[in-house]
Amino acid sequence: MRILFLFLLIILSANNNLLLSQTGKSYIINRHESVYIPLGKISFADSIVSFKIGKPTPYTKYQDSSQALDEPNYRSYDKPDYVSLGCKGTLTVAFKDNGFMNLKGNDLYIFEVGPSKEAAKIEVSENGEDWIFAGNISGGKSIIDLEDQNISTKKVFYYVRIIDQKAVCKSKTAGADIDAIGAINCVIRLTVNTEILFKYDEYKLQKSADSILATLITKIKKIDKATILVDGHTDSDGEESYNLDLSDKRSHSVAQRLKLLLQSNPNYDYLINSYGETKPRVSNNSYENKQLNRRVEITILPPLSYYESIE
Ligand SMILES: [Ca+2]
Ligand SMILES: [Ca+2]
Repeated sequence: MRILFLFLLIILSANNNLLLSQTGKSYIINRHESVYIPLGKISFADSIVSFKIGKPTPYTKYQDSSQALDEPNYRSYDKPDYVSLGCKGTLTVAFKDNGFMNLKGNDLYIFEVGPSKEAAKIEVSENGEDWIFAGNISGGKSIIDLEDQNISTKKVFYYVRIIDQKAVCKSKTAGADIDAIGAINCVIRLTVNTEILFKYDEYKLQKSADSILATLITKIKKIDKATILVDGHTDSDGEESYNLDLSDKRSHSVAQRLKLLLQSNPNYDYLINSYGETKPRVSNNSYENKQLNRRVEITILPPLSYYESIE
């Protein structure tokens, strides 16, 4: 009897954990503040592209650039759980299992730590080659809203560059001290050529579509609450209204299949857009370009409840 009771208790608590499990997490910044990262753990920078240490340099123990990756773990100023850039140093990081976008609200949070808040310039890039100024961090403000620089709301960025602005140069931790770089508007984008998903002119998904979608489903399942955005596009061949209708049927087919693969889990919100030929990626002037334009874009982004909460 006692064993049975214990067993029941274990089942109940396991279920409870399932209900309470939340991907979104609040990260403490200081004694008074925290920042909410709606897609949690995956939202942080994943790899170092380059680190050009500034001069004067910080003490050797504060020069480990990998300390800027993954979730923040700063404990105290003495413990090197962060990297100091050195005076005018530059740190470039890449996001591998996620990207980020200019969506509603703040988009990035730079976890700059230590007693002195040091000024730095932030730039972002889609490809690691072309850079866009995204804002400055200084004092207590480590928030970046890409909207402030009128940055496109359609592009997905995968790189951040932090350039120290020489505010504090004479210190054992010279330059900005970076513990983590988090994407508040974290996204996962999959762009699939329609030939892989559908036969010519059809909107019923082919068998081959499932293996592509399965990879994405594995990633989505790691996030317990999200918005799934499906955008359908065609090339410019044929009538505009016909293309609009085709992209509409195709994006609905994809959303339907994703829903099925996710067992109609109510924690995922779906948004479906059909653009037909109106939003080409490249101009429709060659066979190859037209192929690039025939596509379905699936974007996983923070849940609608998050956006309602910041209204
Ligand atoms: Ca990541
Ligand atoms: Ca924004």
